[in-house]
Parts: sequence; structure tokens; C-alpha cells
Amino acid sequence: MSMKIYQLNEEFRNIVPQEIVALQENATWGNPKRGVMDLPVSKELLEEHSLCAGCPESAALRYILASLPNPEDTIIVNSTGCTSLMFPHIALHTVHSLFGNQNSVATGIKRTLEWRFPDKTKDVVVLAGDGATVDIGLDYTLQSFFRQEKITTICFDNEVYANTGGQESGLTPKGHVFKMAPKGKQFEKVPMWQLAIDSGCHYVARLTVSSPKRVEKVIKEAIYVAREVGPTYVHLYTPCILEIGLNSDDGLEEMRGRDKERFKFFEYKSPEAEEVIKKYKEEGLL
Ligand SMILES: Cc1ncc(C[n+]2csc(CCOP(=O)(O)OP(=O)(O)O)c2C)c(N)n1
Ligand code: SF4
Ligand SMILES: [Mg+2]
Repeated sequence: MSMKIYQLNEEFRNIVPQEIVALQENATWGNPKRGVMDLPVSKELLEEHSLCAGCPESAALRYILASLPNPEDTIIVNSTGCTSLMFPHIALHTVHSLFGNQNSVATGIKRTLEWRFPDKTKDVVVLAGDGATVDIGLDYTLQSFFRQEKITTICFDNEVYANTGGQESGLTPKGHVFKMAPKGKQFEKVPMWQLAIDSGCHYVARLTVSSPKRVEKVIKEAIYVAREVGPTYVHLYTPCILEIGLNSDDGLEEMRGRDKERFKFFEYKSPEAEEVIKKYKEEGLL
């Protein structure tokens, strides 16, 4: 690793996945201008992850990891679900929290780091599925917004409880039928991005992960605003190709279709957030 946090044991150099060797040799850590353009030479999520082949969650995480401005001092708090299958395969500080508790755990970590390292920048990012963020964890998610915690919350919305076999979630659209929701969803999709604005988030974005550059812009803005102002929320459509019956190479087309309708790019910035974004643009970091 460029920041010498992870060191490759030389005796294993010939047998570890070559991506680990590439990561040690080419990692972009320490360069705040790093981004998705670096992915051809260096990527933190190994190809041998245990998600379904072609799952858009893996592409989304790859883009996010490439876009973190400060990966060596970033802690990602995750929750149970398909997203948690990726974390054993990445080179970054992560915490796996009990399902739904992720924003409370992140709050404790952020506050402790600010107290322990007052002169250092430490970014805390929550990354969890729709079930964890909006159903079982909704209270903890919103309470962290009300308290103005300086953390970024990213929801991977695949509109279903994928990891447990296809139950409907609050983010399933009305009428959708899943294996374990055979009658079809009876009520509307929860407008989580609007709840985030109403609950005090300073930067909110809703998008699919069809465009890596757009994901990079959103993640950087969300992290810089959380660092300086308060809570930020990013809502990403990462369809579960398995549960909606698509092939492994259909995820991108599915997202492009949704770009034009219910996941049309949407962004909200508070006046304080606008100021921070302007400052980082002037510094050439956005
Ligand atoms: C406290 C607790 N309650 C319930 C579960 C069972 N559980 C595991 S994953 C999951 C659903 C995850 O759905 P989501 O957050 O949407 O993530 P996805 O798998 O769709 O990425 C549930 C209910 C659990 N592991 N722990
Ligand atoms: S079950 Fe769905 S969300 Fe989970 S890894 Fe497979 S495609 Fe991705
Ligand atoms: Mg889900």
C-alpha cells in the first residue's frame, strides 16, 4: 500500500491474487485527486468477492472505494446483507455492525476519533442496504441526521431483502412481486431521499451507478460536506439482478433504464454545503 498500512508478505507475493500485488504497487492512497479513472491500474475490491457475478453492488463499491478522498483515514461501517459479502475482500478499515445499527455505531466511531485525533481528518462512511437503512435501521438512520452527526450514509437500494432470499422492503415499489412477497407490495416506495432532506442532511443525492464519474462526484461532495458541516446521504440504485430475473450482464442496462424514471439523478445541497463544495472546487479537489 502506498500509505504502508497493508504490507505484502514477500513470501506470498507469487501466490496472492495479482490485484493485491497491483494494489501495493499502484495504490492511489495519499492522493486526494484519486478517482474512478485509476480503476484500470488499482482497485481495492478483489475480483474474487462472493457476490453474484455481475451484481451492480460490486461495481458501486468499486467506484466508491476509488473515490474516497482519504482512504487511509476512512472507516466504513457496514451492516448485514449482500453488501457485507464484499467487505472481507477489500483493503480498508471496516466495521460490521449489527443489522440496522450502523448509524449509531458510526456516530460512536466518529465522535471517538474526533476526540482521540483532533488534528487529523477522519471520515466515517456508513454503507448498508435498503432493509438495513430504511426498514430495521430507520430510527437510527434518522436520529443520526437529527443529531447532525458528521457522517456520510450511503444506501445500496436494490429494492429487496436480497441476502435473505427476496422479501419486500420499504423501498420496494408498489405492486412489485418477489419470491417471498407473492401478493405484491401493498404500499408506495418510501421516499428516503426526501426524508433525509427533511431530517437535516446537508447533501442528498439519488442516482443509479450507471455512470462511474457521476458516482465519484457525488461521493466526494458527500464526504467533504459531512467532514465540514453535518450529515449527508447518498441513495444508489444497485439492482439485484438475481431477484428480478436478469442475466449477469444486464445490470448496466437495467440502471440506464431507471436513470430516466424513478432513479433520475437528483441532488440537494444546503446553503452551507454549497459553500463547502465551492471551496473544494477552488482547491481543485472537486
Ligand atoms: C438483527 C438482524 N435481523 C435480521 C437479520 C436477517 N437479515 C440478514 S440480511 C437481511 C436483509 C438485508 O437486506 P438489505 O439491507 O436490503 O441488504 P441486501 O441483502 O438487499 O443487499 C436480513 C433481514 C440479521 N442478520 N440480523
Ligand atoms: S442476491 Fe442480488 S444483491 Fe445479492 S449478490 Fe446476488 S445479485 Fe447482488
Ligand atoms: Mg436490499
